[in-house]
Amino acid sequence: MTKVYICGKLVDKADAVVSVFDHGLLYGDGVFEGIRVYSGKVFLIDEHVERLYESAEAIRLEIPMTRAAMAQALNETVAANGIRDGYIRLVVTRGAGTLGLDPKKTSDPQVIIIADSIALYPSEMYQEGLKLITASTLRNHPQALSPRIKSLNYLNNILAKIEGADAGCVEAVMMNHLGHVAECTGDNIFLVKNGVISTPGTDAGILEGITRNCVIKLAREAGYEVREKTLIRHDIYVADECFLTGTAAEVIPATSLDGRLIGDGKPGPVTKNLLERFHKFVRNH
Ligand code: PXG
Repeated sequence: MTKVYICGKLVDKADAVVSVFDHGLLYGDGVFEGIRVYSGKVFLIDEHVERLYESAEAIRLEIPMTRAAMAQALNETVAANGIRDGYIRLVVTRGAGTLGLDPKKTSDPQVIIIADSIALYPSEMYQEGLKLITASTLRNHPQALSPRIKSLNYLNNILAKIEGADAGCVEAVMMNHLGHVAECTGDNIFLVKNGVISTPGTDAGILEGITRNCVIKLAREAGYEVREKTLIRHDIYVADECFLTGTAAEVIPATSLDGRLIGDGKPGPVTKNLLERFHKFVRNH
């Protein structure tokens, strides 16, 4: 029986429940993380815990435990479920309150940790590359709700994901309010042109992906030039290669956008090299 961590305890899945008055449910008032477990070890645990606390700080939510206690709770939940290779969903809600927005009227933020198996993209997608479309739904305006906050409000991304699905695509490219490329619905985006790698900077209004940062570091160590810069759709159309990064996807090639082939329409050498380097990093972490 799956054990879920909630309110400081590991309980059976069926007993892991939150109040219908929880503001996480009523208003999407909360933050979360999605984390991989490889060979029984929580991948980049410090980076994920840090991003969770930063997201919480940004929405003025105080997490009722220390970072060290959070890391311990993550490890305990993984161990209790015997997970070797899997996925963790870590959620912190504002807690139960009244039927009004005021977070001061809530109590008991809920810390929930679910450790389970992970649904991966099929292996053909790594061999052939993903087809992408441009979503008409924009990423959040950074001056409204910063996309750097991994909040429980994912509606724009969900709407963009539906647009993708309607077009037969598992991912969709989202633009920011300036019409620049931001990211995909649950993955960051990279381009390769003449051997140089580029990706939108955090000022483009993106989630600063932990896989993104890891891949930038690995690419630089491998001798590639990596630029964080403004990208427009034209840059994708004329790129030699395009790939996405994310906790679930790791590094996955994208080979067309809006029905137009990117490069020669096949996963390119830089993408393949970085996926190999990422796997090697995972094995050694
Ligand atoms: N951008 C967005 C908007 C994301 O939500 C990423 C990029 C990649 O970040 P990481 O840190 O994973 O490299 C994400 C995160 C899921 C799920 O299916 C995954 C994400 C978001 C929401 C749900 O479990 N990816």
